[in-house]
Amino acid sequence: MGSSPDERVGGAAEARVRMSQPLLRLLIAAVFVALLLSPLVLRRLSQAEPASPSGASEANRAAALARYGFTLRDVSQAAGIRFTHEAPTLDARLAPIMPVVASVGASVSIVDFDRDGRPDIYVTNSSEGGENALYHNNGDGTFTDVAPRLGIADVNSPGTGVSMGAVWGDYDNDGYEDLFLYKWGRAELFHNDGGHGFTSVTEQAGLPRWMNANTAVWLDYDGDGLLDLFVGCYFPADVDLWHLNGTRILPESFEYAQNGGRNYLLHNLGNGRFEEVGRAMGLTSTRWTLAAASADVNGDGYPDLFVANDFGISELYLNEQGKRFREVGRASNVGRTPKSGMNASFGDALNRGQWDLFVSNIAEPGVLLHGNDFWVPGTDSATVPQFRDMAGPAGIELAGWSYGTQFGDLNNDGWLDLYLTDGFLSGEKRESYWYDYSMVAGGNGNIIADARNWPAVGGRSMSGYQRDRVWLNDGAGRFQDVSAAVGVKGNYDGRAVALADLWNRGVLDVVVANQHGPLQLYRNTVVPANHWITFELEGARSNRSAIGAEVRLYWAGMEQVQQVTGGSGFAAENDRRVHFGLGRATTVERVVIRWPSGRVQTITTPAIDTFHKVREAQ
Ligand SMILES: [Ca+2]
Ligand SMILES: [Ca+2]
Ligand SMILES: [Ca+2]
Ligand SMILES: [Ca+2]
Repeated sequence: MGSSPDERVGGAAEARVRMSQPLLRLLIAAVFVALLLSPLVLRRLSQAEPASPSGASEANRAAALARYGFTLRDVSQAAGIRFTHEAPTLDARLAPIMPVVASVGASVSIVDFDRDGRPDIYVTNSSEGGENALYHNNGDGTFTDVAPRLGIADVNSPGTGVSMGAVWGDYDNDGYEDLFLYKWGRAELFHNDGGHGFTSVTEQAGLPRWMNANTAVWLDYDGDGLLDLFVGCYFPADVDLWHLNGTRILPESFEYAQNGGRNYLLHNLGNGRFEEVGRAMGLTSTRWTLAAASADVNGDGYPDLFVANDFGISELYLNEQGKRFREVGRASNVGRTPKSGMNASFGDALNRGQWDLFVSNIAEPGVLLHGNDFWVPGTDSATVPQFRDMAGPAGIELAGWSYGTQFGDLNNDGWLDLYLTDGFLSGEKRESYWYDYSMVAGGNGNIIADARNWPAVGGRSMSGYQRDRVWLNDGAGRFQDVSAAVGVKGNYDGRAVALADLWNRGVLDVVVANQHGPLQLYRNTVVPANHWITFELEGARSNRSAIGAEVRLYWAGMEQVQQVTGGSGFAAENDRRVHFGLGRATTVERVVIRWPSGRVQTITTPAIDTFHKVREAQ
């Protein structure tokens, strides 16, 4: 085994592709017989990861600050945030495997909904009748849930489905961020009425009546200054998970399933209405989509789209001048190996001025190694960008059952770090569902797709009790997990993470949404020696949210590109403002903003350690 973990996983996946089904089943059976005979492996299966220290002592904290440049402190309680996500309860016929099917819905989105200059936090609940929360940032360290008063709490009433996530974007360019709430059920669009309340405009907008959606991204794909909306779905739209017609609702394969929900592209017509153009624009696949993200990967000025799918290959859609999307997953390499994609985030992690891409997957030692993907594009100017998976060499390939992940410079040293949530199902610590799950995986499509064939989960765990990873970028292409040292606590089943400068201090704080678990708010402390600069963009000719704007910073002989996004990672949206760490550098040479309209604006020697509000010229 002299190969790197990267090559090992890739090789195994390639081999699986070539294998015939009977041989595959035989091999899986053999692997599990071997597992059963191995007390060592069994012990490993049944043991959860060791718990992280209940709280680093102040001495340890000071040491971590000196060594890594930052520490995180869970301040949820002090901030007045007491939110526990409730998982969905679906049709009774799914009861035996409910914990596995109803395993998503915890999400977190950052928005300054009232334009008071302080980022607020919106989180979803996923039980019928459960309430979502909008935590207004009081600016003094505390937050107040204003969702009930403003009309966006009671959004999970029986018969309408339950929340899976939310993205904010100013679809009518009135200066206030509006809310698109996606559900397993009836998605809702809420107009933000000047920060004082919300009005459902779902009917007028003409949204599809029922989607089993797990991701949405605002983007202006045709560059007309009006934000459009991509929505990615998991189950097909004709499945009502509370009133099933039958139990054949699950993926037909663990590797090549194409019986999932279709995806949507909702074109903003500018009169409050949206037109569904997905199929006409080339979005025709029916894989099991869990996450999506947008960036202009080929630099032609039009935002492209990456779609991460569970039970299959990922997709990359190049936007051909707003007229059509061309799928180039295979040609670009990101859509070659079937895995279980559950996150999509873009970031310039290597300071090359290009978009790298992080996709989470599943790794369970001894059972399944769908390693994470860290896709890095080549430097040549091929018409289709050529990505290479560098997760192995970067040390970020294996992180358990990985979910939402974000890029952000957590210690302001000038290099983007990664915060990754993980853990699938934390039940009985010594009982694992993995063996039964894998036996189902070895069956044929008819067996897999029918929920009746899945053994009951009972109270068992499956890749449970895993600690979030905080991967610090060393600036030389490798990442180090410092999560325990910097103060990350708890082994919850993490789903979504969002980064935001919650107290306008020039540092990125962290908010984590856990499935069937508490919302965690980490306040970041960064060494003052590291400098920063932040840009808050407002479009004029472009969409007012400036979603899709690229901000390219040149300093200390380096270049880093960031962008304003309308959704990133699994079920999450970060602070709309663009934050750069600068390390010890005390000057920035210039910043080049490419607005979605195509206009390019250069600001030379902008002041550091401050926020810059930049409005696009008319
Ligand atoms: Ca606010
Ligand atoms: Ca608006
Ligand atoms: Ca548009
Ligand atoms: Ca960093």
